[in-house]
Parts: sequence; C-alpha cells; structure tokens
Amino acid sequence: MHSQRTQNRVISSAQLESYETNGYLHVEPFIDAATLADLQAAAAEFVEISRQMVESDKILDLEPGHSAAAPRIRRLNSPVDHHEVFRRFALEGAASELACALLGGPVRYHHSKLNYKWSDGGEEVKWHQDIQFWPHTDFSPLTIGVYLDDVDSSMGPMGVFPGSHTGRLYDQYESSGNWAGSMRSDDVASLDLDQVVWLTGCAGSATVHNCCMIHGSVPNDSKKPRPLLLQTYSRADSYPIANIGANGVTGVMSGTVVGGTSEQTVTIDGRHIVGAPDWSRSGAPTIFGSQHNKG
Ligand SMILES: O=C(O)CCC(=O)C(=O)O
Repeated sequence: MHSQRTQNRVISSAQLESYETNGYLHVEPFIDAATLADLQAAAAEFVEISRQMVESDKILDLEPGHSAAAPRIRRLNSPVDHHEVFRRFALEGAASELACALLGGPVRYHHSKLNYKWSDGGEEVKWHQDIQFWPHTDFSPLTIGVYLDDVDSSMGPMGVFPGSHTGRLYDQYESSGNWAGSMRSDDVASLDLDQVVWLTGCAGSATVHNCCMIHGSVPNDSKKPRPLLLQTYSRADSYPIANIGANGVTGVMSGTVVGGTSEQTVTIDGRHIVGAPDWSRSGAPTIFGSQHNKG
C-alpha cells in the first residue's frame, strides 16, 4: 500500500500524510489553465440559464433577489449530471485522479455541487460535518473543491478545523427535532475558533476535506462571486447507507467507480462480505435467474 502511494504523481507522500493527519488539504496549483477555462465556461452557462428563471428548480438554487439583470445563484445541484465538462472532470479528470491518490486506489463517486456564493452577501455555510448527511459504511468519503476564481479572505473561503475529522460526530438536528444541517449553537460555542484554517487560494486550486471534518464558510461580502465546485468520493469498498439523508438521491452517476473496478466487498463488524454485483441501474435478477444462468 505504502509503495503504491508514494509512487502516485498527483500528490506527494507529505501531502497524503498531511491529509490523513489533519483531515484536509489545500492543493495549489491543482488544475491547468485549459481545464480551469473549461470549468469556468461551463459554470457561466448556468448563470445565463438562470436569467430565464424566477424561482429555484431542482437544478439551480437561486437566492432571494435573483433577477435576469442581476443573477444570484446559490448552487448548481449535481453538475456532473448536467454538463459534460463537469462529468469528465469528476469521473475521468483531475478530480478523480486526486481522489484515487488520496484514497489509495479506485474510488466511488458519490455526488457533486457547485456553490456560487454570490457577491455582496452570498450566504454563509454554517459549521457542520458531512457524514451525517449521507452516512457510509466507513469514514473514507472526502470532498474535493476547486475554486473557479481567486478567493481571498473577504470572499467567504472554506474554513476547516484541523484534526476535527477524528473527533466527535455532532447531532445536527435542532432541539425541536427538525433537521438543521449544522451544529447546534452550544456545540459551536465549545469550538476554539482560533483553530480555524481559512482556505484562501487562487483559481484552479483545490480544497479537500474528510467527511467528518468540521467546516463551513462566512458570507461573501466582496464584489465577486466565489464559485467552488465540489465533488465527493469514497473508497470503492465504502458504500452509502440507504434510507438515511441524501443517499439514493445524489444523481444518476452516483456509485460510479473510477480509477479501476469495484470488487463489491465490504467489511462490517470485522466480517468480510463479497457482495453481489451492483444492480442499481440494471435492476436485480431473481435468485432463479442467477442460479440457473451461471456462465
Ligand atoms: O461552499 C462552502 O463554503 C462550503 C460547502 C459545504 O460545506 C457544503 O456545501 O456542504
């Protein structure tokens, strides 16, 4: 495992070690100018589409105050499903290569999003951990973000608490029982905000955070949007657990294995299962079909 890791050309062994210890990484530079230009052009296409819209739909989440003349987009949901450039980048390109390098082999794509965080007050993302939104059979899932513009501290960069990925997993419900999607205020009050690392960086640089990392970002009070393209992967032998959170509704490409193949194995409570093939797209055969048609 280790020799395979040190051979990878995408990140150094020091970067890999830093990710594993701290639960986050900032890779700068990450993508080349041509890839960045393609991603920026694809992101701009959705800004043009949004000019025809007066309210959010399943693809584009608009901020209050959005108009044709002055678009304000909060998020493009599942860019991988809506533009070939985003699909290629996440499933064949640099993002998937970085995920494979960090996780040490083939990886399973889970979901993607593009947070535009518009200028002049684009919304904050409160402190939260991701794993509660889409639990998996292990804690390998990580999210790779790529800034599509230069991001300084006035633009609401991603903030992380180094090392928090190995700590407590917080209850992200309100005390009323409603899902909040963020930590409770008394839990936030217990954090030492001096520990936050704000990941400012140039266009085309990448952020990485583990699914248990406490992270968030403040409003964007600058004059420019802060587009951050995010894509999430797990190890190939890690699986989203159905019927909890967003699992099952993360887009048609969710579950795609990149950088190799899946052996369909999973270890639970120390017991190793060699599972059946993935029938989520084709539909499951009956046990009779499987037992009588073996090759
Ligand atoms: O856009 C950001 O600053 C943070 C994104 C994030 O944590 C999320 O969308 O879950």
